[in-house]
Amino acid sequence: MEQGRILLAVTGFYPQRWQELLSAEREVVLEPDGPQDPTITYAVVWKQKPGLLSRLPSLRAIFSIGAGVDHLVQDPTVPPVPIVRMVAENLSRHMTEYVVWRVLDHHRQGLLYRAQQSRRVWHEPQQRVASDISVGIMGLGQLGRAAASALLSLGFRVNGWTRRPTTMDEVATFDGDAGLVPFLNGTDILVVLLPLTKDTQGIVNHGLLRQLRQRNALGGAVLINAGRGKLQRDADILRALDDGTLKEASLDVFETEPLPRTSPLWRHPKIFVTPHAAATSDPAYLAQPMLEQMRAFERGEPLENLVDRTSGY
Ligand code: NDP
Ligand code: OXD
Repeated sequence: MEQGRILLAVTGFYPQRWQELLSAEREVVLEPDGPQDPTITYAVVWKQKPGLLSRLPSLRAIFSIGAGVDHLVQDPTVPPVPIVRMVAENLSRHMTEYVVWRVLDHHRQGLLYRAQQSRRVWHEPQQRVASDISVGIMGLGQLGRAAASALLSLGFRVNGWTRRPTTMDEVATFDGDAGLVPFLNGTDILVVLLPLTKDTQGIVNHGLLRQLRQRNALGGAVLINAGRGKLQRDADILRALDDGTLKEASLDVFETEPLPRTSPLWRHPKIFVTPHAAATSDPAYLAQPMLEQMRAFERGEPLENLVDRTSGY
C-alpha cells in the first residue's frame, strides 16, 4: 500500500504540534483544506465537524487523538472505516495521577485543611487509614485498571464495575445492571472512568449517587468524574451535595464544556473543578505510536485499539 496522506481535523487541541510531528513522516493536510481530497487515506481527529469525514473518497482509517471516541461514534455520517482510539502509557499515567491526587485529597481532608488555613486554624482532625476506604471505579478499562493498581498500592480497597464480567487481582469486580447496586453499596469514593455511550449517558444521577455508602470512614460519599461530562447530571450533583447524599466532588468534565461562567458548580464550596485536564493527549508521546500504526497497516498488519461501533467505545 502507498504511503497515505493525513487529514488533521482537531478542535479544542492546538493542531500545530500534531501537524509538525506527523508531517515529519508523511504529508498532512490541515482542515479546512482537503475535505474531498482523493489522496487522503487517514484522518486524525478530535471533535471534527459533523459530515467532514464522509466526503473523503479514499479514507482507510480514522485515528482519534483522545481515548474517548464519542465524537466519532455519535456522528452517523462517519464512514464505516476502522476507528483507532488512543491507548498509551503516557495517557494512563496522567489519568492515574489525577485519580490518585483527587482520592488522596478527599481522603486526607484537603477541603477542610484549606478552609482551616484560610482562617489560620491549627487543628488536627481524626485521620482514617486508606484501608478503611473503598474506592469504586466505574469503567475498569485501560485507564481504570491503571488507576486501580496505583490505589491498591496505597492501601485503598478497590471495587470495579464493567459492562462484561472481568477480573483483576485484589479488586472486587461487578458487572452489568445486576452488579451496579452492590458495587455502589460498597463504595465510599466513586471514580467515573466510563466512555460516553447510549447506555452510559446520564448514568451519574441522584438515584445512583444515593446508592453510595454514606455512613463511612470519610463521613460521606465522594464523587470523582474524569470520564465524560454527559455521563453526569450537573444539577443532580448539586442537589446531592446540598442534601448530604454526597460529601464532596471532584469534577474534570461537565455537561457543557467549557463550563459556563454562570454555572453554580464553579463556586460550590464542596466541588473541586478542573477544565477537562485529567489526561490531555500530548503529541510528543502520541504522534509516533500513531505513525507506527499507519506504517504497520500499510505493511498489511492489523490496526490496534480499534473501536467497536456496536458497543460505542
Ligand atoms: P476503555 O474502553 O479501555 O474502558 C472502558 C471501560 O468502561 C471498560 O471497563 C468497559 O467495560 C466500561 N464500560 C463501558 N460501557 C459500560 C457500561 N454500559 N456499563 C458498565 N461498564 C461499561 O476506555 P479507557 O479506560 O481508555 O477510557 C475511558 C474513558 O475515559 C474514555 O472513554 C474517555 O471518555 C475518558 N477520558 C477522559 C480524559 C480526561 O482528560 N478527562 C482523558 C482520557 C479519557 P468492559 O471492560 O466490559 O468493556
Ligand atoms: C480523551 C480526553 O478522551 O482527553 O482522551 O478526554
